[in-house]
Amino acid sequence: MSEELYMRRALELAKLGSGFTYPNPMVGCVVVHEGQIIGEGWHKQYGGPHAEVNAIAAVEDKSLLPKSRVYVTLEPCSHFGKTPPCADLLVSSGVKDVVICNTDPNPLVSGRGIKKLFDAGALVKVGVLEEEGLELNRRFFTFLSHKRPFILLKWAETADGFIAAANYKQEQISGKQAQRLVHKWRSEEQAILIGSRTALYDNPRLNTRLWAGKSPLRVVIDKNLLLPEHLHLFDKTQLTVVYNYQKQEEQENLHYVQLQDQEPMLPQIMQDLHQRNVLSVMVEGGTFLLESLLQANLWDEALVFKSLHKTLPAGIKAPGMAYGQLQDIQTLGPDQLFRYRNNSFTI
Ligand code: AOF
Ligand code: ZN
Repeated sequence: MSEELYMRRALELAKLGSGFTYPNPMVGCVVVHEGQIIGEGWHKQYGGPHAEVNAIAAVEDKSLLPKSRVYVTLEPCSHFGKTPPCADLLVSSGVKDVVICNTDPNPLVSGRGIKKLFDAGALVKVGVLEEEGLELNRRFFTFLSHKRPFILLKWAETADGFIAAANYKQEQISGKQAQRLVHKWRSEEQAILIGSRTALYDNPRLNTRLWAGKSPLRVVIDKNLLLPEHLHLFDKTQLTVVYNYQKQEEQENLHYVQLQDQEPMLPQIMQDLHQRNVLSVMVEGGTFLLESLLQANLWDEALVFKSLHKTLPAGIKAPGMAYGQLQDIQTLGPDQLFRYRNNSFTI
């Protein structure tokens, strides 16, 4: 159906914003006149113009707008945020026919954008390629419906199922392609979370040096503040949040957040990340933290590299994947990437 064709194009455009729009969703927009696309746009970056603004601006002959159909992947906004309401822009541009993929669950919008269009006499159709839209913006929708970030677990294991050597010594398990892909992921997720043992033994930088993109917020759990200050995490080149039981303190690019030691830690962390407007967090180890999140059923997606050849004489067993549904397997040089979705995942 041509309706789906244009919406698919709008979703494709939306995806171009991946890694740049958070904590906003990715949104794309296509203007069609008599079967021809006369304008396209997408939300390119947080704080910048919304998709509809860019698409309308791209239409050369504005007099065609009242006879055009606008396809947009998210309900046009109705609020004055960083930009004026997109629903108003569509109305004032004379647009009378709008097709929407998903409604906007943002309490500032949720239905009000559609109502504005209706009240102005426009034809509005909602739900075209709805599933695809929910999948594309699963981070945004999860954040709003579950009041926590979308949680991705990531680890690499040897062919014989070890995640690290027995002495926790850092072992390069996966190959170059996998490493570069991880850096791409880091540029797409808003935060990276690790446990204190990983911080100490691996001393990761958690940046995106192998990929051109934004570096994420770094998050580490250090209950009793035992980590030494010379670790890369504390170099203040990117903001790092340290969850602990000892102190609350804000230094430049280094925030200590004190948690309640009577309450379970992980939900408190997710709650705090939600308050910081963090849409997604990728957990890069260690085993204990990954296992804890799996056990607490506090995860949405797992990305597991399995080496085809590399083995270890002994080591720490990789987490089991009991409640995940395998979505696909991809080969990357000497590794295979297994993607799982939590069985109980809902948006
Ligand atoms: C749209 N089109 O392209 C996007 C929308 O702070 P602001 O002004 O950028 O508003 C952000 C909110 O607007 C965001 O949370 C979501 O509800 C909506 N995003 N809406 O009509 C767009 N990116
Ligand atoms: Zn808008």
